This record gives sequence, C-alpha cells and structure tokens, in this order.
Amino acid sequence: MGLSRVFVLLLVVATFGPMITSAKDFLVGDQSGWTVGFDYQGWAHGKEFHIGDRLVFNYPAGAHNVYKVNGTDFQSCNVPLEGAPLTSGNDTIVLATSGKKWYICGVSNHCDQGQKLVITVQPQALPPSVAPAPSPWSYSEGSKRPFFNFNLP
Ligand SMILES: *[C@@H]1O[C@H](CO)[C@@H](O)[C@H](O)[C@H]1NC(C)=O
Ligand SMILES: *[C@@H]1O[C@H](CO)[C@@H](O)[C@H](O)[C@H]1NC(C)=O
Ligand SMILES: [Cu+2]
Repeated sequence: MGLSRVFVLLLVVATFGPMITSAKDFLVGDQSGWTVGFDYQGWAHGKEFHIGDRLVFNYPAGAHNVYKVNGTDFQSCNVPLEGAPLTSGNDTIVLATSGKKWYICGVSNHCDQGQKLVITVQPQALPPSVAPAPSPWSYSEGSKRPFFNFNLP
C-alpha cells in the first residue's frame, strides 16, 4: 500500500518532472562546437528553443568568439564596433526572451564562412498537466453567468 503510493509518485515525477524542469542546454554544433565550415542552420533545424534554455558555444579560447547581433548585422556579417564579444571558449547564453536571436563569430571572416547562428526562441510552454482542460464544468459554470453566454450555442 505505502509502497505502491511511492511508486505512483515516482511515476508521476518521472513522467512530468522533465516537462516542469525543462530548461535545456544546447551545445551549439554538438561535438563540432563553434567553428567554421559547419551548417548551423542545419543544426538548429527541428530544434525547439524555449525561454530558460541555454546555448553553449564551445571552442578553443582565442580561436573564435561570440557576438550577439541584430538581423541586419547577421545578414551582412557586420561585427559591431561597440559591445564586447564572449571569448571564454565555453560561452553560455541563457535564452531570456522569445523571438529571433542572431549570433556570429567576429574573428577574421569566419562569419562569411558560415560561423553564424540564428534561432527562434519560443515562449516557455506550460506543462500539459497545468494547462486548463476544457470540461463540462466550465460550461455549466458559464450557464449560471449570463454575461459569459454570448458565444454559446
Ligand atoms: C543593428 O546593429 C547595428 C550595430 O551593430 C546598428 O548600427 C543598426 O542600426 C542595427 N540595426 C537595426 C535594424 O536595429
Ligand atoms: C561549460 O559551461 C557549462 C554551462 O555553464 C558547464 O556546465 C560546463 O561544465 C562547462 N564546461 C567546461 C569544460 O568548463
Ligand atoms: Cu570564428
């Protein structure tokens, strides 16, 4: 009895835990890291980035760097004059807002050689267990409140 309740609890945690503590680390380029001659758009394709996830740019310090830029500078590979790049070789960026994010390497002509990444960050998704499910109750409650009845058949 006690044991089966523990088991059910573990099952719930195992099932829904990953959805709740869902912040993910994305190693940019996987084992190739942050470098020239890699298809970062191919890498990003099919991945879902959410607020709270992290990008990790991995490279030998000094060989590359990471500038966060806007879409214009991304397209033209323009390295911003102001604003310092990340240079540690293990640069971690927390995705704090939704929308498009653009990153380029500012060393030499690496950006022109394809060392650039654009992603779209989605708003943090609610775990399905928390999302309110449509239920008969919401209708019966609505029917007691005439102001909410305009759109009901
Ligand atoms: C993009 O950033 C550059 C600075 O690197 C700035 O001069 C330019 O006005 C920005 N463009 C837009 C559309 O914000
Ligand atoms: C790189 O950064 C990540 C995230 O901050 C960290 O977990 C990892 O231990 C770091 N790796 C190295 C080799 O410093
Ligand atoms: Cu580079």
